[in-house]
Amino acid sequence: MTAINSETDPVSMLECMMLIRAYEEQMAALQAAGSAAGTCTSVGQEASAVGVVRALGNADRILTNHRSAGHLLARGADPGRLMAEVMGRSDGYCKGKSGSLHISARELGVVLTSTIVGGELALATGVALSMQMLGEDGIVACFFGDGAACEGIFHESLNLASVWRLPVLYVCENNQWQAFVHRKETMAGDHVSEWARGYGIAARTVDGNDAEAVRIAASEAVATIRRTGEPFLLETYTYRLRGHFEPDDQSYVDRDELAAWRLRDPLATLRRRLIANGGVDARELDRMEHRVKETIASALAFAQASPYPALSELTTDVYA
Ligand SMILES: Cc1ncc(C[n+]2csc(CCOP(=O)(O)OP(=O)(O)O)c2C)c(N)n1
Ligand SMILES: [Mg+2]
Repeated sequence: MTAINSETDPVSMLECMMLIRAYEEQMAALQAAGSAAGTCTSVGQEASAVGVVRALGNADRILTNHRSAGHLLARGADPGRLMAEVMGRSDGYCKGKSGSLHISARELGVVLTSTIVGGELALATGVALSMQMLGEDGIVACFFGDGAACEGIFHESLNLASVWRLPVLYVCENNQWQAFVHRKETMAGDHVSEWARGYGIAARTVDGNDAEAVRIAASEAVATIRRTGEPFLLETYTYRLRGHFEPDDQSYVDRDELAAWRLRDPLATLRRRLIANGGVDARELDRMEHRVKETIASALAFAQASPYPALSELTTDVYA
């Protein structure tokens, strides 16, 4: 049984960010070699995932989108079972039936991954309504992109969540890209958080590349939701450092913009701060990174050894 991870000390958060980075790079390498299905990696967005997810409690639910591996790993997902899922193997979280785009993990409170851009917004709002009607504890965290925020469903969902006073933490990961289109070509203004205020929803933008700043902002947002029972929108302003999916040569990306954001890499930022504050030795962090890479190597061996589902599984756990 996978345990929910709620560690919030910065070293533990950095270790998880290293795990996410190593996982995503491993999946990209497998994809490039033609031995795994294409995935949308969250490289560059690790601080947003870890900072928000670690601010949640055990009873809280998560709905996420196509860029979900960071959210799952931050919550405590087993990297071997996650890889097995993406590779269509029977030991995956959904017995290999969901791949990376529809994954759910009941034991982690991850209700659904929506590959329909914006679908998670309506579904998370519905999950919060059901929790409210059933009198269940907990709030719902909903991860979506700046592209989803430009769809009508964002506005419909926020409007109803405000009117019905639903306990949802809407987390917009504003990574500047909407597939192969830059955000500036489709979005009025720079900040999705400004739109929430029109629906009477409290909102805030935080530096999405600073894990500690995200964790503090998310904890405050979660506390506000628990106190008021009302929704909150947190925008993590960040950058997608790899392509939309794998492989993607990023030939359409402005080189200077990419280089500027690379200098603000969330892992390097937290690592530098931990060393400068004197609490952690650089060699210890190197050893941590080495251990994380070993974890990913064993996860891959586990996933590759896992069998494909039996033919009889074709009609189980699905609606017919
Ligand atoms: C309704 C719908 N329209 C289009 C797509 C194709 N598509 C998949 S991801 C994506 C970009 C989404 O951008 P954003 O919401 O900013 O998320 P990001 O990929 O940047 O994390 C698009 C257009 C889709 N899956 N669903
Ligand atoms: Mg985006």
